[in-house]
Amino acid sequence: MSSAKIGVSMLYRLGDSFNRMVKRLGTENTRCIEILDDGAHELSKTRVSLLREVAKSYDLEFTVHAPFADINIASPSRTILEVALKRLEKSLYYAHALDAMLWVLHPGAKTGISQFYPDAGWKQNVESIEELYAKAEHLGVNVAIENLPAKYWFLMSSPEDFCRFYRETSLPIGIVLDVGHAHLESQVQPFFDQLADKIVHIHVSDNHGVNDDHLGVGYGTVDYDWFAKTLKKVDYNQRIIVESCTHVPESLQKLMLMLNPEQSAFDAN
Ligand SMILES: [Mn+2]
Repeated sequence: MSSAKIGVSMLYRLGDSFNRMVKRLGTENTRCIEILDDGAHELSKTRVSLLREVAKSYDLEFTVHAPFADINIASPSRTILEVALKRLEKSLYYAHALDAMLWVLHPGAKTGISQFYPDAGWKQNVESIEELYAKAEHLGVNVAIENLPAKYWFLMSSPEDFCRFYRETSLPIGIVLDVGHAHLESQVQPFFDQLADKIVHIHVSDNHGVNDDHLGVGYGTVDYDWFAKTLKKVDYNQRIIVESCTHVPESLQKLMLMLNPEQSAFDAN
């Protein structure tokens, strides 16, 4: 039996209004909820108070996904970077106010002019993470960085990128392993082989190895049997968040059965 906690990201409800999403939080079949601080669900003081009340009623615990629309922490433009970091700091503050267990951060990405400034983007990515980490530490918020596909120009995609990051900084920052993203580059197994001890949070969804489709678990080509076996092998005991946009309750149920076959979905909470 695995002691990992299985939760769900509100990504799939991003098309709903914030209030509608909040009203349904008690019906997600898990106590473990990831709030996406972006789009229609962008956090505010009032929204944080509302979420805190709902968390009390349903005994929920939150993780917060940092905003990522139009945000690039490796931006070559000082002006744009400052705005992005300000927005991220606001999100960190709300994660703190929500007593969130973790704040999930996307790494920076290359831009259309990166080829002229080799390594400047990587350097800025590391500096921005260091800056945000210091702010998070001050607030007492845990931060971890998610692997994002290189095909979408992101700078931290493979275990090698994360190893380089760890060589260049001394930050004790963990990895959010996004299984769908890693699958696009056949990196799921390499992440577990090389960095299992750094993985502090997991996003799951499925795809066919081509596009980041965020399909339900079992609807693409990710080998979830191997995944479940590996989690048991490495004794993973932290959160696994379903980040599918379709078949969400079914994905949650499948994972619960894979990891705790002798328990019912509700007991597994
Ligand atoms: Mn993800």
